[in-house]
This record gives sequence, structure tokens and C-alpha cells, in this order.
Amino acid sequence: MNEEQVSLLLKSAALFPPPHGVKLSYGTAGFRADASLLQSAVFRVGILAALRSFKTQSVIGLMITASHNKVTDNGVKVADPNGGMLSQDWEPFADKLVNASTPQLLVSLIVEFIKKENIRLAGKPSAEVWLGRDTRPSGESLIEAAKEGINSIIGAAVLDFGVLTTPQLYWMVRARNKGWKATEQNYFEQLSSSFRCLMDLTPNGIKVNEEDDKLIVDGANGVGGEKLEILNNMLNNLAIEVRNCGNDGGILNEGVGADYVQKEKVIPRGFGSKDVGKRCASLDGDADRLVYFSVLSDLSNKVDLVDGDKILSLFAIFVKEQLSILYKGADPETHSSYQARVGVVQTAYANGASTDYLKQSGLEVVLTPTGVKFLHEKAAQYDIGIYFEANGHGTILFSDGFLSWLEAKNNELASISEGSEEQKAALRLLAVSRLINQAVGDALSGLLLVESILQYKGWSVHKWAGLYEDLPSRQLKVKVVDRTAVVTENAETVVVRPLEIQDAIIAETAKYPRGRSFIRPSGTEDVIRVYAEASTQEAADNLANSVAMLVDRYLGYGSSG
Ligand code: G16
Repeated sequence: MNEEQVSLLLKSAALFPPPHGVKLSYGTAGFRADASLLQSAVFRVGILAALRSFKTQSVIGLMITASHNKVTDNGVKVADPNGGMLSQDWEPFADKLVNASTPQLLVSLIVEFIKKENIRLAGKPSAEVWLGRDTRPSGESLIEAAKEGINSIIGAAVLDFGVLTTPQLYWMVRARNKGWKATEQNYFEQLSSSFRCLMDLTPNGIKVNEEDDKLIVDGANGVGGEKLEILNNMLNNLAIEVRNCGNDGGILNEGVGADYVQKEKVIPRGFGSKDVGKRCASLDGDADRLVYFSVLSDLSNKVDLVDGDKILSLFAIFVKEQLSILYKGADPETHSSYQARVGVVQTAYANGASTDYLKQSGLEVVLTPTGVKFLHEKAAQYDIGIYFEANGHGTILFSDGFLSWLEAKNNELASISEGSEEQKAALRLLAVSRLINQAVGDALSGLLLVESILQYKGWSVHKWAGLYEDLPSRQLKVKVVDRTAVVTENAETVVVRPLEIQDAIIAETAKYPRGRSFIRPSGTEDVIRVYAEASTQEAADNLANSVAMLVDRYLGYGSSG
């Protein structure tokens, strides 16, 4: 690193001192904290993103968001060249960089890392970072800190796209690095045209969504509602009403949004008895999660939740059905030479009933730890990898090899049996690969895929919800002294440290028929999360409460004795 670069870094780093006594760590999806603590971290992640761009010779994305967390929090996520999360082997560097106490230490870490990674910095613009932010008020000044960080690496250029959903930015980064059209407008056009294509391929006789069958969407008072309105104007065969857009004084994620609806299983603000039985959906704060629900009629404020597991199930059975149509009647010698490997990826939060359903449907199911970075990696090992967390974060990945085969197959079918069921199945799968955001889970593209599959099948939200019956479950969070004291294994299903707590959880769980429970440290909040399921809601609640008390006793402030 030359002298000019060193002095530029020292000078700019001095303007962004890290807050005293605060240690930040790279969590489930980047750094998150109260927004007032993040100026320095975001500045430094700007530096990291520029270095990553030099290293990969590709455009890198940097998103300012704290997603489902409260409005006063914020955070920073990095999009790698393929539109996925930052490569995990750079996370330790991110940790060290963000926590370096002085500008001198920061520079020496960078010098050492550049050497280790063999990164060649160059004077002319040969690195580029694309920026986006959600609607949090703190986003504006944090974006400026990110720009300062990027600009303190000579030769790194920055493009600021303003307010975007996280999946939009990740989609754009992926598209840009693949040499495709990559603007926000291109994103909307690709989603709306592939949705139209899927709707045109619905079997005859299925009615087009009318005003009285409209979908009502809770935008979490965030960016998703605003972007969905734009998309909605480009669709003519789907009626959507968007509520909680954030323009009527509602607060981001407060009593609204996918995280709230999924965890509490109650209606979000802005919904009520007038909506009983209707098909509704909720997005989260940066629109990378989606859940569906319908309002129950018992005045209890409860919803019949259709969570990420059921979205996953709907997608998986649709894909499987299209593949079997495609293979049906094919000459095994010539047509079925490519048997796509389909894999379904879940986490320990997946409802036990969903895993049973998927396995009974003949699908291969694997578990990973929480965090799309883990699920995405696993799903990418299949020809068609479908992953979802129960919280509604997920997508479908298609391998390049399978997509080229599918294109060729479609061309072949078009020449010998245009308009056949087989060809329509090929066209549907191709449309799905364009509609679904293959960079990351995306509430908007996921929502359009759900809608087109419901249309195709002629299913109501109730029919879909009845695909299988969820085992009653409960999630809780417990504040502890140090959440890093908990270490888990086997996709977070067992605690290996402190060992005594695992024995206690096993003993507690054994008291409940169909009982299952696990704990894990959150990677986005300073808490331990507790999950329990059992054969009745009361039993699931009791099990969750008992395990939460164990957590408090072993790791907390001991309030439960
Ligand atoms: C992030 C991750 C998700 C994860 C969630 C919760 O979501 O992208 O994969 O499920 O955090 O993480 P934790 O339980 O560790 O707090 P988001 O939507 O907040 O970016």
C-alpha cells in the first residue's frame, strides 16, 4: 500500500472513531446495533466492500438496514458478486476491522489482510460498490459514512441507489456481475413479465384474481410497501391492496410486519374483523421475508399463519409437479437424460409437521443453521435447491447446467410438440427461474410466485394452509449476561456449551408428547432464542417457558431463581 493510500486512510479513519467500550460482531446477516453506535462500523465496512471489489474484480453491494429489528436500530449487510451474502471467510476480518481501536491499528490490519489475500489495489477506478438503504431515518447519515469508507480506498467508485429493498440491491449486483440489465426498473420489468408469463400458462378455466379476491399486504411500514405499489401498477392480472406503507404515521416493524405476525401469530395493525377469511401477506422491514395469513373469525386477533415452511412446501410441490409433467411420456433415451436433483433446505425452526410433509412428498430435506448464508450455500448444491426459514426468508436456486438443459428442452419441445403439456411445464419452470430472486430471499418475487401457483392450482389461502397441520409451537427470547456463552452443533439442534443446559432441555422436553425444543444465540439481537413445539399449544407454551427459565437460570440474570 503506497504512502498516499496510508495517509488517506489515517485521515478519514480519524473522523470515524469507534464508540468506547462497544464490541460489535458480525452476526447472522452483518453488523446490527442501535443506529447511534454504527457510524464507525459502516465506514469500515465501506472499506471492506471496496477491498472485496478489488479482490473479486466485481461489483459489491452494501445495504444499510436492520431489517426486522426496531426502527432505532440499523445495520449493514454486504452483497458478494453473485448477489449472496459476504463470503464467510471474510467475516473474521470484518470483525477485526470494525473493532480496531485506533486508525493506526486499522491501517495495519488492512495492510496485513491485503497481503494475505493478495489484493492488488490500483489507482484507476477498478473497484465499484453499489449502495442501498431501507427507510430508517438513520440510513441517510450511515450511507454517507459508507461512502467515506469506500472513497478512502483509492480507485474505488461508489454508486448510491437510495432507498431499495435488500433483495433489489442484491438482485442488481448479481445481474450487473453477470452482464445483464441491472437497474431497479429492469428488476420490476423482469418480475412483472415473468409473472405475466406464468399467469398466461395457468390451465384454462382458472379465474383471474378479481377485486373481491384481492390480496391484502402489510408493508411493515417499510420500504417493501412502497416498492410493491410500483410493481402493482405494472401488473394487470392481480388485485393487491397495500397497507402499512409507512406514509400514515405508522412506525417501522411496530406491531406490523412479517416477523411480528410470524412470531406472535396475531394480526398486524391496520387489519381487523373486516378482513376475516381474506388472503393477506406481511413483508418485513427490508422486504426479504414474506409470510401469508388469514384473520380468524373468533375476535381473538389471532391469525391462521401460512409461514415460510408452507411457502416452501407450495414451491416444492409445484416444482416437483412441473418436473414430472416434463418427464412424462418422454423417451427415456433422448428426453430424460437429465434428472434434476431437487433439494429442500430448512433450519431447526422448521415446524416438524412441514418436514414430515416434505419427506412424505418424496423430497430430499436437509437442515442447516439459521441464516440465509448457510441455507443458500446448501441449496446451491442442487439442480433446483429450494430453501426457506420458517420466518419467511427463502428462495429457489437453479443450477446453470439445469437451466441450459431446460432451455434446450424447451426449444426441442417447441419444434416437435408446441403447446404440449410438457412444453408448458418447461416454460413454467423457465418463468419461475426468472421470477424468483436467485440472489436472496425476496418478499416481492416470492409473493408473485405464490400468487401464480395458487392461481394455477385454483387454491384459496385456506386450502393452502390445510396442506398439513402445523404442530403448535412457541418462540421466546431471553436476555442473558453473555449470549456467546452458548455454543450449538448439529444445525443448532443441540447445545454443546454449557453442557448442563442441554441435559436439562432434554429432560424437560421428554415430559411432552411430540415435544422438541432448542436454544440458540441470536445473530441480530442481544438475546438467546428459545423454540419449542409439542402436541398442544398449551404444552408448547409450557415447554418454551420452562426452557426459557432454564436459560435464565444458567446464563441470565437469575430472575427466575
Ligand atoms: C436475518 C437473517 C435470517 C435470520 C434472521 C434472524 O434476517 O438474514 O436468515 O433468520 O436474521 O436471525 P437471528 O435469529 O440470528 O436473530 P433479517 O431479515 O433480519 O435480515
